[in-house]
Amino acid sequence: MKALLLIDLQNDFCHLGALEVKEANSIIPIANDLMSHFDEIVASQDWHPADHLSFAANHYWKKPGQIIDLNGLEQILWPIHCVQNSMGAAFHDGLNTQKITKVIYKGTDKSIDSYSVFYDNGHLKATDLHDYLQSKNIKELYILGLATDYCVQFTVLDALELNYTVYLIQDACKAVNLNENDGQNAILKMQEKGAIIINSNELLGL
Ligand code: VGL
Ligand code: ZN
Repeated sequence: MKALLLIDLQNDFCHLGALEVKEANSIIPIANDLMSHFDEIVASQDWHPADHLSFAANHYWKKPGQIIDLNGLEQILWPIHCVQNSMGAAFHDGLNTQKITKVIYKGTDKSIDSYSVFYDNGHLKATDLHDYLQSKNIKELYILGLATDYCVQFTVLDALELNYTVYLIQDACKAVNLNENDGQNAILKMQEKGAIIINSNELLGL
């Protein structure tokens, strides 16, 4: 069985959002079109408490983009984004949420960030995702969303370690690109680890 995994298609990562990812909005119509080809559609939401320690504003004298040590893990500091129940944390308005069969929240513990939809960044705790996919006998994941160089990349690498067959829908992922080539490098790394890189039009022809 296969599932479509929609990563963090939330207002704060889209146009005029707090952590805007360039061209993010172009993913929304592609996601809507793809949904009709899948029975299982899992969507993640970055879902932080207001005191989350990945926010630069929750540290003295720190700015977004700076790197700190957070309980032994390297942490990039971000602008305040995706605060639980805020407009910024909501799915983009244009996303057809009716077909979503399961929502996974991540980044809910203030003391540790969670880029992957499977585990936090320390691999200390798992979300419900793996259990849910196993309960539905899903072995193939088609992944798209935001952002290529963070949540998409970490999710894909964990999925490969968990022995899923992973298809990365390249044109439906956009990168933060703190460094110019971060998105491209992330795609190369995912491919090297076994992800199959495809474009949405290969699926829409199904
Ligand atoms: C993300 C940075 C901080 C993402 C989430 O969804 O890629 N990036 N929080
Ligand atoms: Zn976040």
